[in-house]
This record gives sequence, structure tokens and C-alpha cells, in this order.
Amino acid sequence: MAPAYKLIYFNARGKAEHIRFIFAYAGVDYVDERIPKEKWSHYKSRMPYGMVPVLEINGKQVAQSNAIARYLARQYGLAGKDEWESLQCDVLVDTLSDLKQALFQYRMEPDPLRKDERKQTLLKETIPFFLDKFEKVLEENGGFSVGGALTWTDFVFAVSLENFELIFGKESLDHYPKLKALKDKVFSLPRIQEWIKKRPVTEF
Ligand SMILES: N[C@@H](CCC(=O)N[C@@H](CS)C(=O)NCC(=O)O)C(=O)O
Repeated sequence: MAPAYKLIYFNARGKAEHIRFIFAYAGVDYVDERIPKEKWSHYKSRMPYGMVPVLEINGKQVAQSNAIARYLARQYGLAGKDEWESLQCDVLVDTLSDLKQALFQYRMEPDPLRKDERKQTLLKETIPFFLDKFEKVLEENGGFSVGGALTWTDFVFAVSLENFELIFGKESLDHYPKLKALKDKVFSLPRIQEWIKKRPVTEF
């Protein structure tokens, strides 16, 4: 019997959406619990490390978005065909996290001058540095991120690129046709499309 899953997060895509993509793709039922912001203090003390996402598996709580995603990906054949590919998945997810961290710092920057400086550095240096490398990885892997086949890493790319286009505009991926194609490929998977149609609309 499939375990009873409950995914606890805010009403946002954020650090939970790639997990929701795995569930959607694998056709696995789960409770998608979205904590209202005003109830967070009540929940926080009940979370293993005071943060979300948290996945409950038959009532047992586990934290850390990527540990959860990796665990589920292994259950549902989305973690590469061997340990080497599984390692490549992790390397790309962690590298993408480095870029996302820089984007997050830019989005959260309160000082307008500093924010503009951050934006220029991102656009001229950080983004091309990472995206050029990712583009090459996709070229070497037949349009996927690892091993020429779909993995959870492709979901992490797809949800991150959705946000990237929201921040920098649709044309921002024009120089990165392989990344754009990967995002489109993931978003056109029938079960992902079903999820997109029914998921709550949120800013990020
Ligand atoms: N490394 C953790 C970070 C989790 C995290 O930063 N969660 C944020 C939401 S995106 C959170 O719970 N913030 C509320 C708080 O810290 O009180 C993961 O990837 O799951």
C-alpha cells in the first residue's frame, strides 16, 4: 500500500513546487497542506527544524526540500539510472541553488541603489556564468539535465526557470534555447499540465 503523504508548506510554489511536480508526475495522492501565514507561529514549533517544507510519511515528519525530493525521486524512478547519475542530479540541483541564492538576495535587497548593482552583476556575470554551463550540460544530455532521460533535476530546472522568466521577462531565456526547451518539455508533460491547471495561483 502506498504511504500516506502530507506535504506541509505555505501557499506558494517556493521550495515545495518541485516536490509537487514529482507527486503529480508519479500520479501519487498526497495532502497539499498550505499554512496560512497568520498560523505559522503555531506550526513553526511543531516542525522538525522550524521550517517548511516538511513531508509527513505515514505521520512521520521529514524536513529539507531537496532531501524530500531526492527520496521521492528514488521511489518513482526519477533519480537517474545509477549512483553516478544520481550524483549528477544532486550536483546540478545544488549548483542551481547557488544561482537561486543570488537571485533571492537581489529580490530581497531593500536599498534601490544596491538592488540595481546586484541586478547588473547578475545580468552581466552571475546568470551568464551559470546558464551557459547549464545550457552545455543539456546539450550533452540530449535536452535533459542528466542521462538523456527525465529526472527530478529537470523538475527543479523547470520550476526555477518559470520564476526566472517571471523576474526577468519571457525573453530572458532567448539566449538559452535548451533551457527554454527543457522548461517547455516539463510543463507539457500531461500530468504536469493537469497539475498546473488545478494548482492554486501564487506569486512565487
Ligand atoms: N533548507 C531548507 C530551507 C527551508 C526554508 O528556508 N523554508 C522557509 C520557507 S521557503 C521557512 O520555513 N521560513 C519560515 C521560517 O523560517 O520561520 C529547505 O530547503 O527545505
